[in-house]
Amino acid sequence: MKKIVSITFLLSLIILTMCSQSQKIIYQFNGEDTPYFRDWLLCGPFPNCPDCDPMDYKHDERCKGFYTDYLESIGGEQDVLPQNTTEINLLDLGIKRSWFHYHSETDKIPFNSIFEPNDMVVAYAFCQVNSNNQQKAILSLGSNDGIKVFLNGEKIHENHPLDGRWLQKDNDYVPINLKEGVNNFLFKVDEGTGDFGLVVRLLNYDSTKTAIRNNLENPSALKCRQRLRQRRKEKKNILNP
Ligand SMILES: [Ca+2]
Repeated sequence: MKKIVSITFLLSLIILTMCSQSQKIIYQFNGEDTPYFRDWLLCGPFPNCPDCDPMDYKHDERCKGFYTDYLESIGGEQDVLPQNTTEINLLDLGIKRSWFHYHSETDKIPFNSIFEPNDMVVAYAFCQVNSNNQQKAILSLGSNDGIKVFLNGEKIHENHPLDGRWLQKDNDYVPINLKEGVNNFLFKVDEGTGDFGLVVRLLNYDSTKTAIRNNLENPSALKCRQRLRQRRKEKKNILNP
């Protein structure tokens, strides 16, 4: 099993490398859990709520940027197919941005150190996944703060916590259907203040579903995980989410 996973991982890296050279970010999914995605096409920042008071900020309808499609000029959030250097020119706002390739040294993509300004803004991340079959998968992600996800022209996920949230791996499990061949993923992350970022990977559908069910049906294991999470949170409670 380890050998198969290693070969899959190696194949993913080879395909990613080849595509990076042609300015595309394409991951391979053959049904096995993938590593966290560290290569992305990114674009931003765009205004989220420039007039909001950072000291009294809630992620609600005031997050105009979260509900504004800044990609209309290049196909819109649902259908965009950006390339490295694709430009967005928002004349009415006096904002010009270009998509660019970013390789992260960490699993969590540190938007906070990539984008400037990095408070009260939104930013986009795009990648493609080549699936060897039409198949189900679990999109596993974390974001700080809110998130919208579009897959092959459809919005498949939105989570906009009123008080923001920590950037944690595997916060949201989203069941998805991948088509055979290339699948297009667009992620939109909104930010109030403090930390800002995204973390993404794909998981095997059946084994993840079984693991979730085991957690639900085994309260003692669930309590143990909750205690562990609480201890981690107490350790980290210095930063603003
Ligand atoms: Ca934040």
